[in-house]
Amino acid sequence: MSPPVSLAIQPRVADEGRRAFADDLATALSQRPRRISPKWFYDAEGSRLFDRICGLPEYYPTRTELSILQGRAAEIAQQIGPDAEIVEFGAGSLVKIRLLLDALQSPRRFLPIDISGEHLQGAARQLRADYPGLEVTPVVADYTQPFELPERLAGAGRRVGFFPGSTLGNFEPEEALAFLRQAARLLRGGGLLLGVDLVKDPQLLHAAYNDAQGVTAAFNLNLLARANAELGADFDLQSFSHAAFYNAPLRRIEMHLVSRREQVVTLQGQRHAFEEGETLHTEYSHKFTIDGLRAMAARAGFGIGPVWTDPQRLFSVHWLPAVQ
Ligand code: AVJ
Repeated sequence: MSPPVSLAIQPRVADEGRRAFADDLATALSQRPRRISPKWFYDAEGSRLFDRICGLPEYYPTRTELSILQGRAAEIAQQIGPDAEIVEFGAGSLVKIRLLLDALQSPRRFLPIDISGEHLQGAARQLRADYPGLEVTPVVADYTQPFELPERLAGAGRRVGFFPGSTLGNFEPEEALAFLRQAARLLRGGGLLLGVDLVKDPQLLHAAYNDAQGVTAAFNLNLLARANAELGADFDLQSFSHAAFYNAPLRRIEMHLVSRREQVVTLQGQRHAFEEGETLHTEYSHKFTIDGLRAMAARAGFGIGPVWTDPQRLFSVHWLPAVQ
């Protein structure tokens, strides 16, 4: 068999990314409880499945946040001010950033930060074409780790972070605080526009992560398919099932992959045994109260600005000034 030529021309970051995934998964499978970071969900297929989740009838966060951003764009733009540099954590939905850019007065530069260089280049190309006055500077970095940003542009206005989608909820509370502390430092003199999901009726939460079409299940299981494809693991996808439940005392959805039988999985020469019912924990999705979020932001060094919600108070968008 001839060697896969494509490997030789893979960018170095892709190789590094694969090695990091392999290391993380090996660690995850050796720990008790087994736990892997949800950042590994987002390969091409995972990103496609997540986009489908965002359009599901049960998954209210995306459309609710969009309606808040749309309805309050002028007020948000007023807080941000002219000539801003926008730093987006996770090169996410171009729909959301466009809503913001369209409302802002002469935005100067957009710095999308993402772990996946590929995703970033695509996003950058599309935005450059549509916003000729905007400098687009992709930053390949893992924003869950310490990193630095390029120098500010001369004459630019505020440096403003954009972290929508309640991605903050993926972090453990201590990690969320550490992320916010780093954001407050990087954005000093500007602020953070932060979208977070709110505590609500557990039945609504349960439905949002257990959709009738099974898209969330496919999204969760895709992590194993990705491990098979990228790392040569031998997960039997039929032998794991999706589980998502609301942990009310800790105010979070927990997602797991549950072993449906006793089995052994091999990853890069290592054998990992699962009993029936044992799980690999794949995601937390913390839910917040407005006061709780503000208290955490204050501990991280942010001031308190306006908060915008929908009439049903499902979701919240916060303006957090990063005090000088
Ligand atoms: C992108 C992390 C905000 O937690 O709701 C959706 C991911 N997981 N359905 C969330 C997700 C399952 C989503 N975040």
